[in-house]
Amino acid sequence: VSARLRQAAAAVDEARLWNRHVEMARHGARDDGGVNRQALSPEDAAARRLLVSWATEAGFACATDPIGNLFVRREGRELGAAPVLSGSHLDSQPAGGRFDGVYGVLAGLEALQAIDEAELATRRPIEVVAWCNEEGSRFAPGAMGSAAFAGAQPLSTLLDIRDREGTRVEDALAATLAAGPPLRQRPLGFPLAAYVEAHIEQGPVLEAEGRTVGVVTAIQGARWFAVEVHGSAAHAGTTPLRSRRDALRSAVSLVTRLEEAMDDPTDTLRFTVGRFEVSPNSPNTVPERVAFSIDLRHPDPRVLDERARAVAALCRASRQPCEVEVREVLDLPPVQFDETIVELIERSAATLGLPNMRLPSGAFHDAMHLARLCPAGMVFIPCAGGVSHSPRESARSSDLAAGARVLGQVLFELAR
Ligand code: HGY
Ligand code: MN
Ligand code: MN
Repeated sequence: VSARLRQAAAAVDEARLWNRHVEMARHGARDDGGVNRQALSPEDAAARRLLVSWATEAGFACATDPIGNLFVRREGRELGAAPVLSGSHLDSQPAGGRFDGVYGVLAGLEALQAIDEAELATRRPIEVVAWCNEEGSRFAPGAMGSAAFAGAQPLSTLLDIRDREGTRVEDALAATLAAGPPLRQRPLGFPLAAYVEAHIEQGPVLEAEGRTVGVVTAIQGARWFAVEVHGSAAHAGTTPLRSRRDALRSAVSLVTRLEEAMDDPTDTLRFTVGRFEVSPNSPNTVPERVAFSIDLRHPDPRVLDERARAVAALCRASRQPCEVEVREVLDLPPVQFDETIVELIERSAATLGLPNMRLPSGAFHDAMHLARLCPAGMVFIPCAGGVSHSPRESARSSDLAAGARVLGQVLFELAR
């Protein structure tokens, strides 16, 4: 077996992997070197077409499902056997980088192609997936495609979610699928033998420690809230301050109180207000409404629950003169990955002589939903300065290839 494992790793083509990242980054390219390829946008449709063309060219079958997840499949000897699945996402943040998500899809495709070109037969089919809408920036919440696949949220609820222009997921999905080649439709969700996702770390640890491979042990929990503050529009010149119902004033004081309540001397808790929208957003009209987002994260589920309750209570107890509504949008409990998968990844990195270390993930990933369905794990590689969710995100070609080699070996081991 070890000879075949070496063949799987050796067949990974670093140049092909790097060039595919360059080509994929053209879709939604920003002039600052980043990408804006939001879920179910025309740019996302173009990225999907590109993935299907590479997969088809390599002789793999493609399929989609009712939430628009995109699957690439290589058959195994045992047709009915539950596949081993790898993958990540093609959608990006509005000002994202060219590796977040894309790396996991392209490393999965590279691993699949390497196993195929090394002519390694496997008992199980191996599939690579591009999950629909992992980022959740246009259509909240994130990890939507994997949530539907895992049954974590009903499909109908997700299809009804609207973006800020009022477009529904279902309609954007129909337009996206219509923009691509006809794909076989498969039901939502199917049995899996295992799931392994490759991703850039999006944090500084691997680079600081000089390690090439991160063996991910866990992912911290994440909670999202949508807060709306309702006041009354009024004339900025004629309305005395004491009679205003100024939504911005109330929202700013609420965010300040939230930040005070979320204080954590150990700096473990993550609290972020990333979106803050004022309407009517005019210099001489007292703001009528403010909508803002809350992203809360912590590795300990008890602490996360307690802080989440405090957020909701603070929003509801907010003092007059404005009304405040708070809605929970995402609840991803922390997950621990399966020890057998963790050891498999660690052993593969060691066999390939790649400096590696175990570490938890601060970012959430589709793997959180998959970990509830089957043994799951993740392979991290470093990114420069740990920067991500930024056009400055970057990673080294040799690291991309190293991660793909580990992934190829692990997928082969799990499928053979
Ligand atoms: O937000 C996250 O953690 C992921 O990178 N989308
Ligand atoms: Mn990601
Ligand atoms: Mn991301």
